[in-house]
Amino acid sequence: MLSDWGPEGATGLQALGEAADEDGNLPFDTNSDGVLDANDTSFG
Ligand SMILES: [Ca+2]
Repeated sequence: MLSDWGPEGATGLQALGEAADEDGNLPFDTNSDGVLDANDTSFG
């Protein structure tokens, strides 16, 4: 469904960077320092 990937999809991907789970943890903050950056393996 490539047609599903428009501006809304891009916004959703950006939102992942700020998304926190019900415990307030950032699921992509792999080193748990509260910031998503290159130090996190998923973004390195
Ligand atoms: Ca981090």
